[in-house]
Amino acid sequence: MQDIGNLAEALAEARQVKRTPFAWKHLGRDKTIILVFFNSSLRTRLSSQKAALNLGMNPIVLNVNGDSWKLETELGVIMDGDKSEHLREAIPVIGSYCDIIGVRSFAKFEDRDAEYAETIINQFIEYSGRPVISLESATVHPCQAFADLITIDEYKTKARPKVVLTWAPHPRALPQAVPNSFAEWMNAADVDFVIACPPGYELAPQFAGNAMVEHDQMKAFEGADFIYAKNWSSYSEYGKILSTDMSWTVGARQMAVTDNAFFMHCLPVRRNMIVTDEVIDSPRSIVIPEAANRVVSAQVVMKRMLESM
Ligand code: AN0
Ligand code: CP
Repeated sequence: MQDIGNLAEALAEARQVKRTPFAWKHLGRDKTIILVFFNSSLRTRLSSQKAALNLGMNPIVLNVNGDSWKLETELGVIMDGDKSEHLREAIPVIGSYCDIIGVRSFAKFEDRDAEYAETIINQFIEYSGRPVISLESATVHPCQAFADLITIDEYKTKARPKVVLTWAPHPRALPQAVPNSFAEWMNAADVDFVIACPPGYELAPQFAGNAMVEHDQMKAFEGADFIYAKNWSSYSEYGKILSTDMSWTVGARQMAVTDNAFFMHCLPVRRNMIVTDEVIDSPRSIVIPEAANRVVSAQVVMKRMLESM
């Protein structure tokens, strides 16, 4: 978020990119971007490739754990297990084949300090010799949060809308990256921001900032203009599932106390866990345009990188 700078300027640039996506095709001529995925993806993979193509770049995707050797990420280990290659060699090799690198590497919930120090993406920044785009790292998903901000900016009907980030139940432990980034960006944006979650799900203080935290979901939803649902695992009891309370599933009951709020989710979403069919299928659900804006957010970031080369 610090790298994007002034948010009003970034939003103006996003509107321009959305209007004329091919106007900067010359920037990426003879430039290559390699997108490295340690984890699954639908949106990030495709929207990043599309953004690169709109800018005239050649995108190459590498699926670590699928296409390449399994990569060791820890320093100082004896590599006698199933990992054939170390990041220390793989990163500069990848860097030698491209001009920009994108990396997706989720939290594994093994070591909170190491994950919150972003040891994997920081190795890419240090050893690749290339500008690096986060495609969701251990603690943040900035291209998602930027797309979310673009979407809120498009759909808002009030100068300062009320935006609620709500926790919702999920069968598996999920990273805090999406809610961390959403909180970080909403705290910086011109919105009235509230985080609703069960006790024990408070986000790390550097991301929660001064946002109001509400443990009563119905109270948080009152008068809201945007409901942003997401599951995440506990930060304080790192990576743990502390609640599976299905009363937090976003349904018509909660949406009824909002100010006819729009429903948002970064996707992929589990229906009738995070949100009921009724809400996600309603005309107030903007999850598809939100996902479409992932091309715009990625393209603004890549465009700025190309312009500074
Ligand atoms: C991931 C997460 O919660 O971080 C990716 C979301 C963009 N979601 C899942 O693993 C289901
Ligand atoms: N929202 C998002 O990043 O989706 P993917 O995991 O499919 O890329």
